[in-house]
Amino acid sequence: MKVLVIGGDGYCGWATALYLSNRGHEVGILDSLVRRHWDNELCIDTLTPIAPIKQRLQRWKDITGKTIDLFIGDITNYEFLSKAMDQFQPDAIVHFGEQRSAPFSMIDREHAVLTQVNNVVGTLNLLYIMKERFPDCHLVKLGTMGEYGTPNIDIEEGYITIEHNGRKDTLPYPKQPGSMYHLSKVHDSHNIHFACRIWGLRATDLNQGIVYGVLTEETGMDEMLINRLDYDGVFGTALNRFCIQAAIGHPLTVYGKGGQTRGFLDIRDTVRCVELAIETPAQPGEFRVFNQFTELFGVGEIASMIQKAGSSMGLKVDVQNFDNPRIEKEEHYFNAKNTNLLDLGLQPHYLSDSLLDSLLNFAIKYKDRVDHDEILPKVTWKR
Ligand code: NAD
Ligand code: USQ
Repeated sequence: MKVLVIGGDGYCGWATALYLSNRGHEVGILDSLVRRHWDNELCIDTLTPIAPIKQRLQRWKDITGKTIDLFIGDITNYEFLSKAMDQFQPDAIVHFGEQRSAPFSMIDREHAVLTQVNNVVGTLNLLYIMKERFPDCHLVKLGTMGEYGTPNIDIEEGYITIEHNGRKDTLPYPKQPGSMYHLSKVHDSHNIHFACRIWGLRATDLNQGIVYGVLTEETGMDEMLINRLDYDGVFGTALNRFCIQAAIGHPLTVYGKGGQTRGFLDIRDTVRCVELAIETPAQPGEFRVFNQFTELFGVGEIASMIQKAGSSMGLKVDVQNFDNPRIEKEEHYFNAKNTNLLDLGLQPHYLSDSLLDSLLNFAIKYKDRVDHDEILPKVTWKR
């Protein structure tokens, strides 16, 4: 299959592009490299020394003999995107190409607008090009579990059947996102659903939980193929961040009470989930939603697991409850369904001591690259 990976220079996208290429798909990467630019602007850097995109792709070719096409540009630029699509002629598009940090989107008005324009307009351009010239192409779009928020009832996969005043219907599940970023994903979902209902496009929204880990079979083949691993207070995410904090002897930064429960998954499952979605496409007119996570954990629970794994490696790991910079429930009900991908054949890599060991060892290997000033959160949700 010809698969265009938008955002293929990023954390999930790079791992996915190499995985799909290795599995025999014809892969193209489209990326504006804006994430590298935002890192520079914020004076932050990934834990791992990532090579420039052209060098990464050359090394992939040297090692495997496989070529990945490259399109450098911004999907909010309609002409650029249109040309790239005409040139590549994809059967499926995997869309990771968005501003994905909640704290980044909450810095100020400018960053909220940037996030929503970048994400919503980029996706909208893609939908219009698909409507006009690629109506049969399957869009696999990365959404987020955070679209649902933390309702006091079970979370279904995209839709809920409701009985109201004696009548019954299956409707989009209510959304209560917790940041301007998470809101942008809700707006995307509505736009994509509309494009499927009205224009007959086919799409799968992957409501992904928090991804952890860094190594996949492909990115581990060579130092030049290494993936990014964010640890800073803006782009670093809970589990990855805690492992790096443990490696440098920084107390694990649990925000508030730590009872915030989220869906998590190993990056090796991210790439497999995308493969499952593209291999069994949505039907024309169908807007399919999969909840893409394998396990639920509380943030405090994750910190305790890392404390334990660190101790058994001889690290002294403290866990500290910091003032929560976000406005969110710190103790709540959370029970989300995730059977759609399992039914398609996903065999999860559950969080294990050996994964934590390997991630901690990875963090220790690169710990001299850590900027200690970038660990504590600087962005707040408060007025
Ligand atoms: P990332 O920041 O590492 O990668 C995103 C990539 O998209 C970057 O390389 C960036 O340059 C590119 N990009 C952004 N805007 C673009 C634009 N307008 N045009 C072209 N390229 C653009 O992010 P990630 O962690 O790989 O996340 C990828 C996707 O998965 C995002 O949509 C995110 O919302 C979703 N997701 C991520 C996680 C996670 O834990 N990392 C969890 C759930 C969902
Ligand atoms: N948290 C801490 N300490 C930290 C960092 C985070 O306690 O040092 C808490 C946060 O307050 C929050 C939870 O951990 O309650 C998750 O925060 P996060 O930064 O790990 O994840 P989040 O902001 O939700 O965003 C990340 C990705 C985003 C993706 C989302 C999936 O950056 O792209 O959409 O995870 S989900 O959380 O399921 O919505």
